[in-house]
Amino acid sequence: MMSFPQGFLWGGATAANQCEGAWDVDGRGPAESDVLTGGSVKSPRLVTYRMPDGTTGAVPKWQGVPEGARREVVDGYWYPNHDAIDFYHHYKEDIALFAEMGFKQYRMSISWSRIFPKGIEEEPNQAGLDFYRNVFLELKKYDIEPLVTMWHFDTPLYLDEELGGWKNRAILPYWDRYVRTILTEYKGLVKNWLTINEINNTIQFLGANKPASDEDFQRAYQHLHHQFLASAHAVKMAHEISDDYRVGCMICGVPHYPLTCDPADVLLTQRQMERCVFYCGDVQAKGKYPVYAQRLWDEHDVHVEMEPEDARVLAEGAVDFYTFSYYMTTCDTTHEVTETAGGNMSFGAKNPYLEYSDWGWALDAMGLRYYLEMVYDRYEKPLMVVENGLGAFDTVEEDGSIHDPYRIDYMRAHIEQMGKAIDEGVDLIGYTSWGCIDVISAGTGEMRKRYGFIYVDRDDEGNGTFARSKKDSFYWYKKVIESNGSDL
Ligand code: P53
Repeated sequence: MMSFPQGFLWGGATAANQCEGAWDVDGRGPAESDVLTGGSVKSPRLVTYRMPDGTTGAVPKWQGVPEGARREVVDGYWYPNHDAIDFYHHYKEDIALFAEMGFKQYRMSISWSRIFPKGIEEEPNQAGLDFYRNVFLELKKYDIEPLVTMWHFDTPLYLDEELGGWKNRAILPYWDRYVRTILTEYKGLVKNWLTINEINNTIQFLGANKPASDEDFQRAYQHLHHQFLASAHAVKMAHEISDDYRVGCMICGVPHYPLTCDPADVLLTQRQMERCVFYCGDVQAKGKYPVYAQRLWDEHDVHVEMEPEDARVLAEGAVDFYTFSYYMTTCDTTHEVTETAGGNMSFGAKNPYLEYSDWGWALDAMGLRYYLEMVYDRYEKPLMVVENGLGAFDTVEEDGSIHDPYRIDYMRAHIEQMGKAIDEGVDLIGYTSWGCIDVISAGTGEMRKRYGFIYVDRDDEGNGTFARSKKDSFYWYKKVIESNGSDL
C-alpha cells in the first residue's frame, strides 16, 4: 500500500516568467526571458538583438548573439512571455482554483526585475514587493504554503548585458541585495525557498546543440561557481533572518541509463551523471566540490577562479533539502547511435523500452523511483519533486470540457512510483506538478504544450480571453489530494 506521510505537501508549480505576464507593468524591468521569441519542437526559440548601427536580428538561444550586439525587445517578433497567462491580474482566481483542488503547497518564483528593475538599484520597487505580498496573503487565506524560487531563468536583462550575468562574480552583491530584500520582506509569510532553478542546465545541455569548446566549458563552470556561491549566500542569509526558513536546491533530474551492458557504456553513463546531474547537487547538498570535479575540469583544461574564502562559504551554505524536476530519462552509449530521442531538450539514444511524448521526452515513471532512491542514498536530506508532468496538446470539446486521460495516466504512474520510494524509506515530503495551470513552455515558448489541470484560453498567436476552465485531471487531482495519494 502506498503510504504518503501525514502533511505531505501536494500541490503545483509555476515560474514568474512563464505565468505572470505584465512584463513592463508597475515598474518591472525586462529580464532575459523577455527577449526570447516563440518556437516549437522543430524550430528553436530565438533571442533578439540590436547592433550598434541600429539593425536588428535574432539567433537561436544556444548560439549566442553576434559580437557587439545588445539583446533587446525589437519590432516584428512574438514574445510569448510578455503576457504569458496574465497571472499578474488573475492570481486571486487562480489561487482559488488551486485551493479547490486542495493544494497544500504552491511553488512559484519571484521575478528579480520586478523587485530591482535593472538589478542595480539601491531601493526595491515597492509595487513589485506589494504584488508578491498580496499573492502570499491570498495563499494564506487557504492555508497553502508557498515554495518560492528566487531565480527561475530570469536575470534582469540589464545585469546580464552590463555585467555578463552569472559569468561575472560582480553579480553577487546585487544578488545578495535582492535576496536579503525578499527574505526580510516576506518573513512570516514564507517558510520554504529554492535558490536557483535547474542549476545544472548550464552544464548538462552544454554541447547538446552545437559542439562546445574548452572556453565554453570554462565559462559554464565559472558561471556555476558563482551560482553555487549565490545559493550558499541565500542559505546563510535565510538562516540568519528567520528560524522558520528552510532553503533547498533545485536540480533538473534527468537520470542517464547505459544503452547497452558494455562496461564502456556503463562507465560513460556514470560520468555523464556526474557532469550533468551530480556535480551541482553534490556542491549544494554536501557543501563542497566532489572529488571527480577535478577530472571534469581537467578534461577541458578548465581553471575555476575561486577566492580563498569560497570553500568555507560553500560549506556554510549547504541546503536544508534537495528538490528536483523530473520529466524523462536518457540513454548513453559509446556505440553508434541508430535512433535518437530527437525531441527538444531531450538528447541521447532512444530507449527501446519506453514511449515518448509528442515533444520527444521519454515517459518513464519507474525512472522517478530510481532517481528518488539514488539521491536519497547520496544525501539523506528531505526530498521534494517540484516539477513533473506531461506537456501535451489538449482539445476543448463543444461543451467546454477537456478530457485529458493521458495526463492522468502519466501522473498516476509517477505518483505510484513515489509511493513505492516512500515505502522503502525515502524521505519525500512534497510534490508540485509542473504548470498546474497552463503556462508558456520554457523550452519552446509554446502555449499549446500544456501541463495544467486548469486550461487557459490563449494560443500561440496571442488570441484568447485568458479564461480559465477545469480539465478532467482537475477533478482527479483533487481526489488524489483528498485521499493523500491513496485514491489514484
Ligand atoms: P517545457 C529542459 C529539460 C527539462 C526541463 O519544460 C526543463 C528544460 C528547460 O526547458 O525545464 C523545466 O516548458 C523548467 C520549467 C519548464 C519545465 O521544465 O520546455 O524548470 O521552467 O517549463 C517544462 O516543456
